[in-house]
Parts: sequence; C-alpha cells; structure tokens
Amino acid sequence: MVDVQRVLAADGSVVGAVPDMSDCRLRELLVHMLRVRCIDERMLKLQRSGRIGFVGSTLGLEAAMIGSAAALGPMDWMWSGLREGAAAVMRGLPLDEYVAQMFCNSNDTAKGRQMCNHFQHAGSHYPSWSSGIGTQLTHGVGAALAAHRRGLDEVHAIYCGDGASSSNGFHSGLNFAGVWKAPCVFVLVDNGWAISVSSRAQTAAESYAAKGRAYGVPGVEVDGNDVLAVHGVTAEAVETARGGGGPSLIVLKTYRMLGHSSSDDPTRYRDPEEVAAWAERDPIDRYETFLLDRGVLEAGGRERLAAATLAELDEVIRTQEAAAPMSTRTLVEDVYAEVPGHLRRQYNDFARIQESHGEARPGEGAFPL
Ligand SMILES: Cc1ncc(C[n+]2csc(CCOP(=O)(O)OP(=O)(O)O)c2C)c(N)n1
Ligand SMILES: [Mg+2]
Repeated sequence: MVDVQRVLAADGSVVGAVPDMSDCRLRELLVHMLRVRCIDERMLKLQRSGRIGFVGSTLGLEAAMIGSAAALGPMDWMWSGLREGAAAVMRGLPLDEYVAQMFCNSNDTAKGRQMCNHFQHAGSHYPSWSSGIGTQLTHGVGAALAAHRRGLDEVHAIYCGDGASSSNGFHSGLNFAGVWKAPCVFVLVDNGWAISVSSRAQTAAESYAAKGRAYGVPGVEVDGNDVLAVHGVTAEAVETARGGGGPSLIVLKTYRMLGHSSSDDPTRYRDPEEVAAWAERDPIDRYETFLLDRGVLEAGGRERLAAATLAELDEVIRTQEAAAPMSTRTLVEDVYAEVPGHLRRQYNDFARIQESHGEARPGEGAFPL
C-alpha cells in the first residue's frame, strides 16, 4: 500500500503539516480555485445553450490543478494534459484569450487550428495542448533537457491523466527523464476515469506512483482534493528538480465530477453512489472551512469572490461573443512565407463556394491571383 499524503481531511480539519505560507497566499489559492470553478460553470452554460461547441469540465479538479501549478515559478513551464487551462489563467493567460479560444473567433491565438477548449500561451510558458493522448510527455522532457543543457533555470511540470499512463509517451517520457535526470515533475491526475474506463481497470500495478520505480523516478500519491497537500508535495518536487536531483512522479488522487466532455453521458457507465461519495470530498468546500477556521476568510467571502469573478467573466464573454469569426483565409496561411499559387487557387474556389452558400461575406479573404 502506498501512503496518500494529506494536510486537510475532507471536513477541512488539519491532519498534516500546513505549508509555511502567508495568509495572503493561502487566500490567493482559494481565489484561483474559485476562478477555475466559475470559468467551468460559465463555459458549460455556453455549451448547453449552443453558443460554443465543446467543453471538458474541470469540476472537482480545482485543488489538483491550482495546488500543483501554484508551486511553479514564472520561468517554469507547464505542459497540460486535458484539463489545466484555468491554471494557465493563473499563470497569465488573459481571460479574454481563454474565452476567445472557446468561441474560436478572430481573437483565438490558435487561429482555429485547435478545436475549442485547447489552450496555449507563450507568455506563461504554456505550450499548446494536444488531443493526442500522452504526446506532451516526451515533448516536455525534451524541452526540460534542452533547458538544462542551455543553462536555463527552468523546471518543466508535465501533466497527464490516469488514462495517459497507458500511452507510449508516458513510458518513453519517464524513461528518458530518469536516464537523463531531466529537470521535470510529472503530475499524473488520477481523476478516476479515462472517458468510460475506470482508473481501477487502467492498470494492474499496485498504484500509479509505483510506475515510476521502473524508470528510477520516485513516485508519491497525494490527496488531489487537498490543495495544501498538493502544493506542498509539488513544491518539494520542483525544488528537487531545480537543484539537479532529477524528476519525480506525483499522483493526484481526485475525481472528475462530470462527464469526460460535454459530448459524454457518464450516467451510462458509473455508479451515482461513487459520484455522491466524491461530492462529500469537494476540494473548495474543504479549503473554505480551513480558511474560515483560521480566520483568513470572512463569512460570505467565498460568495463575494465568486460573484466578482462571474461578473468579470460575463463582461469578457459579451465582448468575445460579439467578435468577428476567424477568417477562413488562415486555412492556407502561416505555412509558407508566401501562399503558393496552388493553395491560392484552392482557397479561392473554396471562398466562392462559401459565398454562394451564404457562409462567408462576399470576397472574404480571397487571394487575387
Ligand atoms: C492517442 C489517443 N488515443 C485515444 C484518444 C481518445 N481519448 C481522448 S481522451 C481519452 C481518455 C483520457 O483519459 P485520462 O488520461 O485519464 O484524462 P482525463 O480525460 O481523465 O483528464 C481518450 C482515450 C486520444 N485522444 N488519443
Ligand atoms: Mg482520467
């Protein structure tokens, strides 16, 4: 049996060593977790009302995401799995860029080359998500190693899900990192499910943390709904990696409260009692109780913080929903310094068809040949 590291019990009582953090920093963690939840709530509503196409919910994962990402410095890198977009907001991804990506409008920095809900932000060292499971592990390790060889003080946090632990990238990534002592931290978010495959059915290993052993990468399991435990363990692993001590594998035990995505119906494959049991371990309720007991949060503080975030979000949504769609011309741009003749001809044909179906404004972006 692997011990699960914990600072706060599910009822918010203290059962481990509280990390040495100022009251202001402790409160900040709650603010960011609430932002994750508010963003999730608003995006789901937009999707359900047909205003955006797709959402991968993060309900229940707030402590795992924020506790771990908050342990990184601004020079460090964060390689997302499938659900850490709101942690990038904490690291500097502007909220309007986040929402623009959800609408895939003309402000989307991915220029519509990703499906929505796949973020990137160069400014905060947050590379673009990959829908292909597990690819980020080898990319992240390579980048960590390159940074080390160039003498840069960077740690690369590489996230993946329980399902991704069965991908090729997981094994080559951990092996590569172990052999070369790459300055990285693997954050495996075990949220109970990989679409409809239960985490228990994903592996015959005694635990996900034990998987690191084969590669000489020490593994630890943490209560992923306990933001203080997640933060403390990640901070230690980041320090080790920064000091040349090599990579670690952190397994965050948490739960995906809603479906895999807005296209999924989880009631078809999981027991409502399991979901109800995890609702009792809500990461925000737990942390709120701790902060109230400690006098760092005032009664009604959570509601006021959430209301302010929702108001900010609604303003951003209004602006981004009204923004122009991405120009279809971007389909053929950015590959060649100058769009070659054969692509211009194909695009012009396409633009004519779009116009005749009323799906594009007259002459939109057509290339004069
Ligand atoms: C290489 C590859 N295989 C299969 C899929 C289909 N797929 C998308 S998400 C997913 C499950 C991912 O589960 P997990 O890693 O636990 O992440 P979570 O969705 O729980 O955050 C699968 C199998 C894919 N995107 N890429
Ligand atoms: Mg999962």
